[in-house]
Amino acid sequence: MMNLIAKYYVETDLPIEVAAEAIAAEQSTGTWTEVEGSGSDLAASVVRAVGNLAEIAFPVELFEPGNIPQYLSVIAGNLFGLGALSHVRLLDMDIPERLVLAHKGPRFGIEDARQILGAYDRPLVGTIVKPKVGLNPKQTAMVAGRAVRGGLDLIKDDETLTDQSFCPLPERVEAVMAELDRVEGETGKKAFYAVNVTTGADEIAERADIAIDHGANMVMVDVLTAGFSALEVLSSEIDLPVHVHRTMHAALTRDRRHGISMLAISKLVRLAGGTNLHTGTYAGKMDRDIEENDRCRDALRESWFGLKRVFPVASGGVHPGKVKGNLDGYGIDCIIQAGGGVHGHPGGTIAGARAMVQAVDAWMKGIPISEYARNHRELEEAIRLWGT
Ligand code: CAP
Ligand code: MG
Repeated sequence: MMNLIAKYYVETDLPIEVAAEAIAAEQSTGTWTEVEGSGSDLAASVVRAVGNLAEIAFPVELFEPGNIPQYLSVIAGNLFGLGALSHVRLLDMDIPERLVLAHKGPRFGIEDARQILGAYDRPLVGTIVKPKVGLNPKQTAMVAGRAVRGGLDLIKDDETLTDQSFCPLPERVEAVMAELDRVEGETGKKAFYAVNVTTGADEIAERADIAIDHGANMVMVDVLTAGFSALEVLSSEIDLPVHVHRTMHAALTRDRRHGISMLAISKLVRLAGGTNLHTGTYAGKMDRDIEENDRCRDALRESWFGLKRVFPVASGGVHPGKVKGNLDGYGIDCIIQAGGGVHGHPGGTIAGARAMVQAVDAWMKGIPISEYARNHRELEEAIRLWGT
């Protein structure tokens, strides 16, 4: 395949073939009027245009191998502003092998993360330190330690916490990792702490190095606010797994008639080297598209020119009563995580963590949660408060 095939949903008053040609021209060699040389061999062509669907073939030579920002400028650039299109959404793209192999992809994939934790054949269970912001490093460490004592595999910073004065990153990492080491010494339980290193492209590698110097075992990045190239710097230069948060995605993905699908974002995150990616819930607080969840899940985990597999992350309004719905969708190769659904438990963080682990155990055993709760107190308290 020597083309990148991009698929778009299009609404327009033009005949769909004309609209598709307009996209192909604008994103390759054309503009609004004829100029000499438009028909070069770099010109994109319309593969299919029917109903609201336009499929465009972009010659692979249009793309600079390894340059994700440039890929996006081609397949997700000016076209969104074309006056002739009232709505247009990038649905998916088949990326040719030559471009895929220009990227290393995840340095740590699903299998590597499982090996580090010694956690196989089950979903990983995580939490987000809450409140989102405001805790100092020591308080953050206490919350993280309790979550691991309750059995969780991953604790992450929230997406808005970086290196603010109330919780400086170096001190936070040092305090959390010391506490996780203490808990591991007492319980044998290993866990990741995903420290949010989101910052400017000029500093992100240095900030990740500072996190490593203070003991970090995973970093996190807000890929849409920091950029795909920031993620790729982390995955290619930092020897740690990368948890990828997608905050701001809904500005692009939520309108099914205009923007960029989470599927397209998922493929680019795997290319850029994320280990874990938030792809939405099958049951939770955020808006969702079940078919989109399925496509993202498969794009992250299916065989793709040898790139490592990526954990889809179910998060957002999750609590023990929502575990089954999410695991029925994602299966075991996922991370299910809850913030309020752990720390808001009547018994506190340890009990909330235990309740999440118990809900996953119930799902693994195929036992209805209400039955399993009869002899699992923390789970019973959680579903009494939040339901199923
Ligand atoms: C979840 C969360 C995550 C959401 C983002 C929050 O907290 O920390 O950022 O998962 O949504 O801030 O809402 P709760 P998505 O568990 O307390 O809801 O994963 O869909 O991008
Ligand atoms: Mg959050």
